Amino acid sequence: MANQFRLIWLIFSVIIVALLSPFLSSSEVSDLATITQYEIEILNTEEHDNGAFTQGFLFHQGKLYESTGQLNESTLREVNLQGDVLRSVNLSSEVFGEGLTVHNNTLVQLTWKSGVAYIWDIESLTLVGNFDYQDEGWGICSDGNNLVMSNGSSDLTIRNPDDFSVIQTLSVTFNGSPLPELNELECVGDLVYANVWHLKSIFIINMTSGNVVGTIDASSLFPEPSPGVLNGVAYDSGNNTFWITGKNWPTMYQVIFQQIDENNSGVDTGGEVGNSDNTGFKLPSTVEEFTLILFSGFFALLTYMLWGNGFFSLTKSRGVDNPPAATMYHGEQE
Ligand SMILES: [Ca+2]
Repeated sequence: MANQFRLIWLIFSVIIVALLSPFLSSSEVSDLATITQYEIEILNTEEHDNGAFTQGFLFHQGKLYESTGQLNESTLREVNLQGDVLRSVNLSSEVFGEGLTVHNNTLVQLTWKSGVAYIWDIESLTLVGNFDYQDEGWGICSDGNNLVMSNGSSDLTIRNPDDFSVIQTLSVTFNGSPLPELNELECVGDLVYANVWHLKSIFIINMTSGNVVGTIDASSLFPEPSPGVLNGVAYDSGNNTFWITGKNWPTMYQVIFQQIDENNSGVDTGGEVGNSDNTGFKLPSTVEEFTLILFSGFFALLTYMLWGNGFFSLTKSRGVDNPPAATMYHGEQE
């Protein structure tokens, strides 16, 4: 009997280890499978001022707002959807304009190394205040509650919109590795869309985990020859489209993102991507799978034990009672 239980325990252990080993060794591989790839479908191509060294780009109430950089050339602009510059304000000659966002009817404009963010009234484009910060300023967006800022590293800082203090620092990873040089940002629901300096892709970042959950191949938008990097991503929530341009690009594009091949991601995102609720990313629930395996193993063991005992009983029953000892072995027993 003891030997039988030892055998059962040995078989059970081997089964459990065999079932769990893929999960114990490759949890990172599970993350790899959750990045969905998108390509761009162009809806409209419009002119863009090729003198604009684009550093920040956003859509608000039917217009685009743009921050441009370079010393002596930095501006804040209001642009219509045909690319005409409706209004433009020059920044001080010694600052380098960077990311731009809108929050509570103010525009917040970063500067690269001056440690100051300008606060503009969006109606009058007049300066109404500023924030100070100890960092380089690259990109910024507002999720409606807080501001999200990049500084050229793989970290995003989530900031209080009232005093610009850092609430949280989020490390952004792509396939488990830090994703540095995050640049222009766009907050869309609980996701942040970021372009990375010198890359032709836009990365979709889950703001809870910091994981990149999608990549958008934007190489088809680059002018030939390309005057500069892609550095403008603006989301129009009204029709779920994006406006994209780059530094000194002669064009800007109204686009949507289409999933390239759902077989690559293993997840059906339902096609177009924009708002956070239709990106379709779902992390594998390894806890549930682990529980399922344990239960499977338990029931397998239970079944084996019951079957084993039954077989044992049957064997014992045959040996003792079938045929009855009284008829078979009566003589020998005596
Ligand atoms: Ca933006």
